[in-house]
Amino acid sequence: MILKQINSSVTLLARNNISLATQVTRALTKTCASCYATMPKALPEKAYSQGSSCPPLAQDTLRMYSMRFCPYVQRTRLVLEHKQIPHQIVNINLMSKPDWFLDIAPLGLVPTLQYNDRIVYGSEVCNDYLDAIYPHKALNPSDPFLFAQQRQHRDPFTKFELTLLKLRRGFPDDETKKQMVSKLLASLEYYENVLSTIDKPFFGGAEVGMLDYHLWPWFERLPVLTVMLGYDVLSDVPLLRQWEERMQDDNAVRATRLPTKQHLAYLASHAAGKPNFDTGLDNTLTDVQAKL
Ligand SMILES: N[C@@H](CCC(=O)N[C@@H](CS)C(=O)NCC(=O)O)C(=O)O
Repeated sequence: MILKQINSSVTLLARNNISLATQVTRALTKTCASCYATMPKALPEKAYSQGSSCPPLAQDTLRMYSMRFCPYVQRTRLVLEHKQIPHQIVNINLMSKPDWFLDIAPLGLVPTLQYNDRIVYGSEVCNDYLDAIYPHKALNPSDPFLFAQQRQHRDPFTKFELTLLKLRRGFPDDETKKQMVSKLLASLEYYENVLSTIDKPFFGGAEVGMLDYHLWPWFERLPVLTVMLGYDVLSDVPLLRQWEERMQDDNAVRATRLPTKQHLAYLASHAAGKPNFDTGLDNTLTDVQAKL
């Protein structure tokens, strides 16, 4: 069985003209993943802070350093869930990062992936890396031109992300709300046009692809936006609205979803200057909600 998997991976990669060493490494990595009898031991969900000890990492265990409310982390969680890649999550208190995390993660950012002595960080790099070494249920197109095209569509979304991140400062005043809505709509128009041009249910085509997962975490947070801006930005982009509804049924989306009230409570703690990375894990959710 294992030999069959190595053979099929090597044949697939040989077709893509990749060096023999890389082919073997990738084939072995994929095979290691399928060797796991069970998922690695789950760790406590609470965020690890300064002064904590790093939970021991077993050999050949894929670990992701994470923060439960980080949309970039969610991008990578979507890929891990989509491909059912066994992994372990270690949540980090980003306001009080443990020294051992800073030793592992070169920029001190999440998501960071660790597999034995291999470290990879940044949502896009992590996701493209995972898609390459776990080729089943591929998310990126194998055609280099289509891949380049899909990657180009990632960039314009940065403006949307940056505008949304401003909400971490709390409820905006009316003038700021107006400016935010017009910036957000300009970004969404871009993706409305892409959907109308490709005329397919997903950005990936007939099935969900990497661009769909790249965008999704911000769409999960749109109900928060609607509450804070008093405006439903999807009302102006009907194709995106339909796409958003289809995405709700995706298994990886369901597996990584957090309730809107938790997103709101986390944002409220952020705006109050004390981000609570454990929001929803203990009674802090009700405490913060009371202040909303
Ligand atoms: N461009 C990075 C951004 C990752 C990022 O900004 N993560 C935030 C959490 S949402 C972080 O780690 N912040 C810690 C810090 O800035 O010190 C990606 O795509 O992964």
